[in-house]
Amino acid sequence: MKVLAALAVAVVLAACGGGGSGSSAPAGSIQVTMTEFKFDPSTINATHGKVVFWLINSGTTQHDLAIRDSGGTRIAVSELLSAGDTKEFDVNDIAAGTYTIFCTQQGHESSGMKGTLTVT
Ligand SMILES: [Cu+2]
Repeated sequence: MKVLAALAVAVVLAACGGGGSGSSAPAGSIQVTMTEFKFDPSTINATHGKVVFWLINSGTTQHDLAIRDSGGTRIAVSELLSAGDTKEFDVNDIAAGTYTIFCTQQGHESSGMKGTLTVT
């Protein structure tokens, strides 16, 4: 429910014509806000197949969102977002399972910039 509420806010904000690059949250996307040093939400649920994230860097430094499986293999990583950036991050064909999301920038994960992605 938290994700849906965040998504609704994103749609409203987009409708107001804010955000650069003429971009707006794609339908069905999962919005994740990045700051120092956390993802909000840090616990995400998704359905297997294609997953679309809508990343918002509300922090003051660069962040990205990477996904690794339970075996420690990195399966996807987003583009690097500068402070204030918003980007779509598509992950094609993710299988059901439990994954860790984390920021690849030096020291960020160990500072708490990580979370759990559960795909069913
Ligand atoms: Cu980071």
